[in-house]
Amino acid sequence: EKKIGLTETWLRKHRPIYDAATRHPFILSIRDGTVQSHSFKTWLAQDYLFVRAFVPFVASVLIKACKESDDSDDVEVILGGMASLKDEILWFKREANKWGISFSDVVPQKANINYCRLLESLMSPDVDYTVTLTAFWAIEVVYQESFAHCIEEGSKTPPELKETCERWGNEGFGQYCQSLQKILNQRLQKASDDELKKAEVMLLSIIEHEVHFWNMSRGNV
Ligand code: HMH
Repeated sequence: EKKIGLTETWLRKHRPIYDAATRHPFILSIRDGTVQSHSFKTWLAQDYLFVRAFVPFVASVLIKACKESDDSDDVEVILGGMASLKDEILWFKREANKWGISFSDVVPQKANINYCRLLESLMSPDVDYTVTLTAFWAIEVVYQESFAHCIEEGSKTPPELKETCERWGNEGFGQYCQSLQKILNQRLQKASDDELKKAEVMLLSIIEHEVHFWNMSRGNV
């Protein structure tokens, strides 16, 4: 009998709020082909700024994994995620060109600033590795589930948005999220009650920030 991980229990318990992030109106509008190009461009430009801030955050997760983990799996999985960010930033630049966006003119919106501020606070060595890893997994899995939904059978995603959805919705990224979930579940098994509580609160906080992030695409700042 296979014991289910704590992350799965959390996702069941918090299903409605998780669905609000992974089935957000912006995502549903991509999936049904009704998305407005200005919405997509807003999201793209804001996400480029987010990913730039995400790089040092992932580096901080890697440092904590190296210091605190007795399991080298953790380091390898996180290092893989870190490495793919180089290609991701290049992709954002190509995509900006395609849509006629100049990243140097993009002003970060409030939801983005708040989210980047959260990332920055998590980079402190005082924030526990387990809590940081929870945030990292949650950030990645929301994108994975959201964009995978846009390329499922029956989706009407416009061809010019397929590449974007594939970036996070592809099977490889899905595997990577599962690896993160697995190392997180292992960590959670050894965590104290206090750490577990903080990690669960962190999951909810990330989901909420993701909803606000998607909201920017419809002009709600
Ligand atoms: C806001 N969340 C946001 N942007 C991303 N690129 C990801 C998650 C996935 O890395």
